[in-house]
Amino acid sequence: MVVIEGRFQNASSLKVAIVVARFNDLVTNKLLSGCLDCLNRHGIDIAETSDQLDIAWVPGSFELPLVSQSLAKTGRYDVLITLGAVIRGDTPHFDVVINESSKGIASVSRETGVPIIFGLLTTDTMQQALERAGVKSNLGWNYALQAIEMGSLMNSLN
Ligand code: INI
Repeated sequence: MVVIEGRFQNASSLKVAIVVARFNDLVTNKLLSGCLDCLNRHGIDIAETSDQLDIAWVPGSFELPLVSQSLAKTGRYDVLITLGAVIRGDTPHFDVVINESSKGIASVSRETGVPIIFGLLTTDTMQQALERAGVKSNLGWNYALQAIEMGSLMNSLN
């Protein structure tokens, strides 16, 4: 029997790209800092001079799939992390943005073979989003952990 699973010990060799939406940047900046803290504490160089981490900013969550696709196609990254916040209370087209972002990200990941972590908060209120972005816990941390696991897992399969 073969047990296939991602590991967390060798994270320091992973190449990571983060794609962040500026919309609701009060929230997405906090997700980004949680994400960077986790990557840093797992040995990934997050300095501006780092050659193992790149960060791309997009206007909103709707644009996450396209830019993720361009980055994934370069072949430079083991894993991508998308970060966004879509808040129902302020967004009549909440469902459109979420549907397009989620389907787009999933399809880019399958098409390129590069794992892409779905780091979009979808909440009813800004308060709920902030609670998940650091006021209570910071899901950015979790997204980074999931990226390390998936980067390692996919490398062990390829
Ligand atoms: N983008 C978000 O990331 N979150 C939102 O809540 C949101 N709202 O409220 O509309 C949002 N809209 C912008 C959208 O993602 C695109 O950037 C825009 O439509 C241009 O294509």
